[in-house]
Amino acid sequence: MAVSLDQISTPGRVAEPGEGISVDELRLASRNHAMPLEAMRDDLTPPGLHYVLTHYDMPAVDPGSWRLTLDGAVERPLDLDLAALRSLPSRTVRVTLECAGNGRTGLTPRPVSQPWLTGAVGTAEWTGVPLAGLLRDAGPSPAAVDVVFAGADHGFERGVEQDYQRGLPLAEALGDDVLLAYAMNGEPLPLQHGRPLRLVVPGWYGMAHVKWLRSVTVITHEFDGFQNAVAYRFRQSAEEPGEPVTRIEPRALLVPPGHPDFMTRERILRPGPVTLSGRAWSGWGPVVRVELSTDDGRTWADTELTGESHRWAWRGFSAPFEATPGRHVLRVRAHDATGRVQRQEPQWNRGGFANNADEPVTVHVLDA
Ligand SMILES: Nc1nc2c(c(=O)[nH]1)N[C@H]1C(S)=C(S)[C@@H](COP(=O)(O)O)O[C@H]1N2
Ligand SMILES: [Mo]
Repeated sequence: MAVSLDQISTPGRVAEPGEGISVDELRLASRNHAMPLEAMRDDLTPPGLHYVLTHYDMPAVDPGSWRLTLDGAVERPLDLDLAALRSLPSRTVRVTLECAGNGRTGLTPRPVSQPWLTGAVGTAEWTGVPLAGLLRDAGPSPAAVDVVFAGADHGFERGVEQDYQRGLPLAEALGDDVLLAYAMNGEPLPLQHGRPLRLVVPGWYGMAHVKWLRSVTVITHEFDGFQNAVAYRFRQSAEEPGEPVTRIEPRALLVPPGHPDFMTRERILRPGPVTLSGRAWSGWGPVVRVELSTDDGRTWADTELTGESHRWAWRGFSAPFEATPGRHVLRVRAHDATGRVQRQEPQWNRGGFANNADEPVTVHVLDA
């Protein structure tokens, strides 16, 4: 019997009221893992603790025969192997990467997809060749609009067969810190993060950072491929075109204080003074302020920003907390230099994107 694609394609949908996480969602969640929040103690997230998201399978790659092409609406197309890329001037940029679906399970109704809580984030130092120089060498046509990045991975999504591809406006692609990266934290890229080459677009949600990058194509119209035109758009209903998902909304997260209960992961502390700490980031501008509430959002006080400020990476913050016996609900809230403030309540959209609502952390302080 012939099999047609629409028989095996699953449309995007939202969960029914009370519908639990399905085995399909669990399968995705166990392939695509989050960063354990205690990893935010460190400035950089090692691969292995950094979150991972891959739509299809990781492709088989041979760095020795890998080639990158840069063509389309350019005067001088380029075709480079890894050695040629490595011989070009490089740049290292510290970047906080966050999946656009981070926070998805905090939405009601729940969009059925990779069921992230809040850990789909990580910070690494990416080393590679600035894309702008290569684009200028190739000479984009004056009519150029978008640059399309294609990965070597292949799959089917809602009935559409595709290589993972994303378009980026040319002006964004020419940004100084946009990299064709071959190293992560000083080591060659691990397979799960795009070995041997990936795009890094600092400040943008994860979907823009195409892994296993094989081709860069300059086009003279807006890219209408699946990941730009169908997925990654803010929509209230399935019918509307929606706005594209772009930069990372501000978010702060606490390093979980005290010790966890195994099953609920609620936090248990002994009474006395504690230093709370965490990380905050925004893809729109540097974080300028992080507030803490220890009474479930009724009152707020500023925390102290710690460490250095890096343009595209999370910023540390800390605040003293006098742990008194009883149950307390902690919340944190980030502000960036553009005036954007982290939301307290989720803003729903069908894809479950950019839900930066703050995540209450319940702590139980023992009597002694
Ligand atoms: N080729 C390719 N690139 C990809 C993806 C993918 O499935 N295939 N997933 C994207 C998404 S949605 C995210 S959030 C980031 C995750 O990057 P990481 O796995 O290195 O953390 O990769 C992006 N780049
Ligand atoms: Mo993502």
